Amino acid sequence: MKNFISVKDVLDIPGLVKEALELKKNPYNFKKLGENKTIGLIFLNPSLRTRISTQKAAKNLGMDTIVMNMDKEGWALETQDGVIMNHNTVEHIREAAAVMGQYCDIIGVRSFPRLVDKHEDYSEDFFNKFIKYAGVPIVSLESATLHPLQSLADLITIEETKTKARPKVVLTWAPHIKSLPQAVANSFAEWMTRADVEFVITHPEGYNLAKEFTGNARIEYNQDKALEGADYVYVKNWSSYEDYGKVHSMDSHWMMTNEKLKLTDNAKVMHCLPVRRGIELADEILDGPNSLVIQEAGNRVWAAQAVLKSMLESIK
Ligand code: AN0
Ligand code: CP
Repeated sequence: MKNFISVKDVLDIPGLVKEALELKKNPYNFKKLGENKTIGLIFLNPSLRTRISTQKAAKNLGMDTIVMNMDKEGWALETQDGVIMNHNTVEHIREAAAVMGQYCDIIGVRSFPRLVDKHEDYSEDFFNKFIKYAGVPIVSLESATLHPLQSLADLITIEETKTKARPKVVLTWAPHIKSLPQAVANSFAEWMTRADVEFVITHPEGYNLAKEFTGNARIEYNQDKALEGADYVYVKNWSSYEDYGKVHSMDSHWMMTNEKLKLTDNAKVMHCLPVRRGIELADEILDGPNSLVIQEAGNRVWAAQAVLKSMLESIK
């Protein structure tokens, strides 16, 4: 695997999930693979899970990690070409990415959308430029539109807990007080539409995700109807894609509760975290027996390790 930006970079999805589950059983079998190799993790936004799980995955493979909090510790980056840099930006992405590429064998990048201009965010300009100028393989730590390491961990979690061959998986929108990216939901849809599951997306009207990611997934605006017989409920807020970046609804009826769980087939509940308790998800679910959120976060290590292993094998 050269870059890991989207599910489309994965040739064999079940194979990658299987690899991750094998690494979970035997984490240190490939300690030599990453010897004398360095991964740089560049954050333009905060992170707990992605930051630590990716470092741990790299360590299990024998790699060294450099973490750069670009938003706080780096020079302000310019991404536009041909501009005269007489304002606030100090360094162009052309140099910054190329220089990082001199120090690292693989680079992980987290860069959220601004949620102001749909075209700007969905063109993934920052990521594409980083890939172009770094000259080394790039792994997404969440881009403007996708979060593939999260979705792989989600699929691993479903795979290791499922009790039916083809479980029903419902992605449900949840309320939030802030305008959040569509990345986690887009990415989950992109992976679930390729997995052996019955996939349904439910959200209030006005929250349709981009068709390029949802494909032919069933969209059901009635949450109760969508939840009927569900085996997994994946809870996530996102801001409007149609009325780009806007928050239309704070409707607390969309929060997942034990009452709503009664509509499901005793569904397991997932969330990428961080989660707002009492807004997106009720405490009773997060603290109850149906929550998979901690196991899911734990699986971020094995997702990252399977991806880094595959990338190391292709640069050897
Ligand atoms: C981010 C998001 O929704 O994309 C990161 C999730 C992994 N969440 C928040 O900003 C709260
Ligand atoms: N789920 C996830 O990516 O969490 P962080 O933002 O803390 O990395």
